[in-house]
Parts: sequence; C-alpha cells; structure tokens
Amino acid sequence: MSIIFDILSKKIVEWRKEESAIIEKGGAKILSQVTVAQAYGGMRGVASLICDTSRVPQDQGLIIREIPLKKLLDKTPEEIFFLLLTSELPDKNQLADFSSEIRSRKNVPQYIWDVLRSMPKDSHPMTMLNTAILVLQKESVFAHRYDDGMRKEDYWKATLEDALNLVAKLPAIAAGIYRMRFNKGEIILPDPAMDLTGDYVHMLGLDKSKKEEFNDLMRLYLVAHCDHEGGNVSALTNLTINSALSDIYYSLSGGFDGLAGPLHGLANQECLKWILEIMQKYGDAPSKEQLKEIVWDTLNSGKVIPGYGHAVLRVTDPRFEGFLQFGKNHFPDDPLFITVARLYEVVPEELKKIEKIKNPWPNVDAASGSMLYHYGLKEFSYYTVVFAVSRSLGLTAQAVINRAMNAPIIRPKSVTTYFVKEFIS
Ligand code: HAX
Repeated sequence: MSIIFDILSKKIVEWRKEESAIIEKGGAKILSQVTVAQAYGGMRGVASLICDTSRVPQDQGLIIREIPLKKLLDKTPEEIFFLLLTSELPDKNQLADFSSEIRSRKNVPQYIWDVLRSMPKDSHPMTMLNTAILVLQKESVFAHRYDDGMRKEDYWKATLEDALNLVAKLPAIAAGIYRMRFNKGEIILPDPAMDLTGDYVHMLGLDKSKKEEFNDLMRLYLVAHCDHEGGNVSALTNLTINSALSDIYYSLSGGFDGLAGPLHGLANQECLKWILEIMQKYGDAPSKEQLKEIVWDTLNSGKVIPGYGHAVLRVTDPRFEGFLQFGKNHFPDDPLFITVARLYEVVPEELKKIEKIKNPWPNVDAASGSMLYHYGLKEFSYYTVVFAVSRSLGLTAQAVINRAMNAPIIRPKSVTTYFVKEFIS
C-alpha cells in the first residue's frame, strides 16, 4: 500500500485533535453573520464552511495549503495533489511512490467506452464526462465497503481509494471523449509509464510538432485549475453530495454538472467563442478602440463579458497572470494572444464604469482557452473537460479530508419570504 495512506493516517490524528481543541476553545465565537441581502444574494461573503485544501483571499487569489499559486506554477499535478491531500509538498521518495500509485490505477473499463460510444454524437463533452463518472460509480470502494459495514473511522481510506482511482483514470476518459466526440480516430489507451500530464497529452493525440511546449502548458493548466476553496458552485455541490455519504463518483459528477455552467467553468468556452467572434468581425488583432466598442455592444445586448469578474476575487486572478506570462514567453505574436492581452488593457477600465460590478479584473477563463487553441485544441466545447480533469484534484482531496474529519451532513436552514417580511417589519 502506498505511503500516502501512512502519511495521512498520522496527520489525520493530529487534525482531529486540532479540530476538537478549536471547537472546545472557540466553538461559540461568531465567524460570520448573514444579512437578509446575503440570504437573497447567493450567500456571498458568508463564511460558514471549513476548507483546508486552499483559500482565496480577495486581494491575492488562490493559495494552496498556505503556498500562493505563483510559487507553485512549476509543479506537476501529482505534486499538487499530494500537497492538497497532506498539506505538504512531497519529497523525492514520496513523490515517486505517490506517482507510481496513481500510474497503477489508470486502466479504464471497456464498458465506459461502450457507454460513451452509445451517446448522441452531439452530446456536450461535459455531459459525456459526467456520464462516464457516474457509470464508473459501480467501482466505488467507498460504496462497497459501506455496504459491508465499514467503520466511520475508515471512511477516509475508502474515499482516498476512490480519489486515487478517479484522478488516475480521468485523463484517459477525458482524452477518449475528445477523440470520440470530435472524430479524431481511435482512442489512445493510457501508458502506465507516463505521468498524468504527459499521458493526457499523449492520449489527446494532437499534432506533435510542439509537444514539449504543449506538455508544459497542460501541466500549468492542470495545476492552475486544481482547487478554489470550498464555496464555489462545483466545490459546494461536491461537498454537499459527499456529506450525505454518497461516494465521490456521485459527488464529483454533481460538482462537474455545476462546473458545466457558463457562469462557472464553461466561461472559458464562452470567452474564446467571444474573442474569435471579435476577431472575425475586426480582423486578426483588433485595436483598443474596436475592443472597447465590442465590450459595450456585448454589455448593451444584456450579456456578461466572459472571463471577467469574480464572486470572491477583487484583483487580477493569478491564474490568468500565469497564462498571460506563458503566452508572452511562447507565442507573443499569435493574433489570438495579442487580442487576449489587449482585452486585458481595455475591459477592466470599461467594467469599472459600471458600479454594480464588484470586480472588473480577469479571471482564469479569460486566457486559458486561447492557450489550448494555440496548440491545436480548437474544439472549445471541450475546454471545461480539461478544467474538470484538473479540478478533480481539489474536489477529491476535499472529500477525503471531510470524511477524515467526520464532517457532518450539510444542512443549512432556509427561510421563506413570508418569514423575512415579518422579520424586517
Ligand atoms: N460582465 C457583465 N456584468 C457583470 C460581469 C461581467 N463580467 N461580472 C459581474 N457582472 C454583473 C453581474 O451579472 C451582476 O449583475 P446583476 O446584479 O444585474 O445580476 C452584477 O454585475 C454584480 O455582480 P458581482 O457581484 O460583481 O459578481 P457575482 O458574484 O454576482 O458573479 C460572476 C460573479 C463570475 C458570475 C460574474 O462576474 C460573471 O458573470 N462573469 C462572467 C462569467 C465568468 O467569467 N465566469 C467565470 C468565473 C470564474 C469561475 O468560476 N470559473 O470557473
């Protein structure tokens, strides 16, 4: 058995002690209050969840286990997954062991390919991904052990088994979906000798001319999207479903159903679509004046500017900055990249003129799609799937930790409008 189980066994004992001490000492302290406006406003700003894998201060962006994302941009998905799970980056031996554990779990059962092939040819790739995860649910170690009467103490171990299995298999499933859905030829099976990034790139089977560069982009992509604290749509959905002790096949596919929405993960698809439309209208690299015009056309037609704004952040997303730097380093003259960079010079100034918009700055989705497009991954309805492969690291790690901490079922209280009317009168 991998040493990840030993490492977590020890840490979990400490984490449980720490939690008990916190609740004993300060359990009655008020963390956050809820106004009527917040109850109507999507609970924005209400601190009422614990999530230790990462946090997102509004003025800094993603911090994973107290390390700012900017300091992690050269890491691999395996290192980040280990960090999310354990709170520490792995040393060389730990990484070798952890990576080999993941590599040994890559095989995807034939019935997944059969189900995916039987789906309508125009299914959205996210629907295919979520279907595959649900169909794979019958393999859940947690579900089987629960049926056999597993002790509560051991829930996290079974969840970790599921997490490792899912994280190991998702690149193959995602790459298979790409090849099937977009008629790219036979699926390419996983190679147990390859790491997560290299194998995903290999299984997508794109043009190999810039393979190393694309490999590096994919590594960055998988790292940058891995987690974003506990309250965003996909994380909260995953948390809620998993809190009912539905295994993570159920909770992850549920979370990804939320990720599929245009205000969440689908924004990268929407954003690239919007930029390509702009380029079609104005030519390869539209001027700032032209971009300003299109921003207002979009806003005046009642649409949002995709890739800009955020429910929590109030600064430029460091994930966006990471991609912008990658583009500057590798393809500064690509007209698509020039447009992405120029939009960054134009959009925030225009959005600042609209008082209700709390954050005029770009989020990760403003740049990520254009990066994939540059390397020939041009089917933008697929982009949320790549996002999901990455986000599986954070969501499954969150679930392992919640089961380790015996987190109770999520059950906030709702009130009626009738109640609120009485309450404020
Ligand atoms: N363009 C136009 N209007 C915007 C806007 C944008 N980029 N961002 C916010 N607004 C509007 C909101 O629609 C809202 O208008 P109404 O009151 O009329 O409904 C108002 O400004 C206040 O919104 P907010 O408080 O600033 O932001 P929210 O927390 O409500 O929403 C969103 C955050 C990310 C959903 C929002 O900024 C948005 O729709 N952005 C565009 C879509 C996008 O990029 N989504 C990806 C976000 C990152 C992510 O989760 N990736 O997975």
